[in-house]
Amino acid sequence: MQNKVSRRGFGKSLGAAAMLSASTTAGAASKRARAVGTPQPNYYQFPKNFLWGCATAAYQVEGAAREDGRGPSIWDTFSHTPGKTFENQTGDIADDQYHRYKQDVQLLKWLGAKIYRFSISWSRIFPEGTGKPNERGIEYYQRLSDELRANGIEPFATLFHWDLPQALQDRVGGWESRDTAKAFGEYAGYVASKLSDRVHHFFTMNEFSSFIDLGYAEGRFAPGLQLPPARLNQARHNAVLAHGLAVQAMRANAKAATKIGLAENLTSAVPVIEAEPHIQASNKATRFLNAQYLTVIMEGKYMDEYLHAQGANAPKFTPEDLKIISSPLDFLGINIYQPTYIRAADSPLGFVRVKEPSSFPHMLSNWLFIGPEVLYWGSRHVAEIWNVPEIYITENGCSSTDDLTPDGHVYDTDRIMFLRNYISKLHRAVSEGYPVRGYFLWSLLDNFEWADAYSRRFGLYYVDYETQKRYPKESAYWYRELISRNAVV
Ligand code: PNW
Repeated sequence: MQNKVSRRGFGKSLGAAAMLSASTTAGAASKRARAVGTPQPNYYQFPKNFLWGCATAAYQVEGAAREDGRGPSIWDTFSHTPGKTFENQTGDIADDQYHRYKQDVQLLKWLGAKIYRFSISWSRIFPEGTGKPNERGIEYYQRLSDELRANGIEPFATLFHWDLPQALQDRVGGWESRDTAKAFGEYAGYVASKLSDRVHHFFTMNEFSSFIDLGYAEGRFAPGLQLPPARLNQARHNAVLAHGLAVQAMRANAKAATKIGLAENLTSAVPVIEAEPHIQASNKATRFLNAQYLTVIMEGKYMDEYLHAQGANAPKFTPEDLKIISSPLDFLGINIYQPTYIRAADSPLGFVRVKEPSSFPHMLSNWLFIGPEVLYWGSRHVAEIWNVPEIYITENGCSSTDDLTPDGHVYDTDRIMFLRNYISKLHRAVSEGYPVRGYFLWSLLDNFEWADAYSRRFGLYYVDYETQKRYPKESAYWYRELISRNAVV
């Protein structure tokens, strides 16, 4: 048996040797010849001004849920409702970043991060959703931003990462009401007036589909509703309207140099084979599958195909709404995790979605299918379809079991594998000239993963929730090396 195997191997290597000598002879004649194994200086090297950083969100990391005048949000209510989150865990304490932000800024600094994306808790600023602002709330974000800047890290702030003030849910039905959109505009204008002297980049919303579809249709996220289609589409419309009102209010209240965008987890279409007509099909799919959010924001018009498909359930809106929704942006943030495979089809829409076979690999979170090329296609699609001048990858990362060894280390080679492959495809996008300016890894540290609560870890730093001690995982050392070399390692 062993003999057989080695003989087969022997034959193979003979063949390879013959090929090698043939190509060496040909190569010697060519000026382009180079020795096997010569490192290529530009291999996976990023442009000099490319920005590397990390992202988090208020309810997932801050804790201090009842401090300094913060009002409750729908996530406080939801996580305190039995049966809604893993083991009924809540964000009451989370990573306690509200008290430990100085330490966390040092964690960023150690990595060499140049940018940090955090979100602002609306109910810290307006405990009742509207009305009188709570100064102690905004002061926290001023302190955090100052601390980041003092350490050479540029703050990027998200205004809404799902923690709607409970008061607005109770009073007007949250995103079911235009009043919530108006209230969001007022909140955004206020934040811009208080923070734009030190924060120069803002995102209005994070992931429309997550807080609307998971919160108001599936009920897996706060506020846990399952609305019928017409009411759901109206909630979607109110959310994009809120984004537009916020852009306008911020333009009116922020310092002149302020840049405004949003962070959207668009459905990222990937052609199943990189060839026409699948590439064309994935372009069409990108517009259609994002019709209710990103497409209307970028194009100022709901696609006819979308309105037609929704029929009597289509949202009600005015031409003025569409103008507000499509207020010009300075950049676009895209959160990229799993691919959506698309193939060309002889159908009215011109594409079909190819569902993952049950053997398709995913990370610990079972929705997180592994498709590194989605980072390339996401960037290319938004640049080509909507002419976006500046793109940030506002989230990318993965969960892992992250077993802590007795000596306090986590060898998360699965996360490193994931990131290395994804960022290599980002490199392809950048080297083909798509205008990606920076990358925020999700996440700086383990945190409250929504309905999965503390059962899913996404951090570069392991958090011991008993002691609040942070441990750099192997991936933190890896990311630090990547940042210092500005290249995939
Ligand atoms: C994003 N899915 O959420 C969020 O912006 C983060 O707050 C979150 O922690 C991170 O990704 C990791 O999950 C998502 O079910 C939540 O497809 C769920 C899904 C996608 C993104």
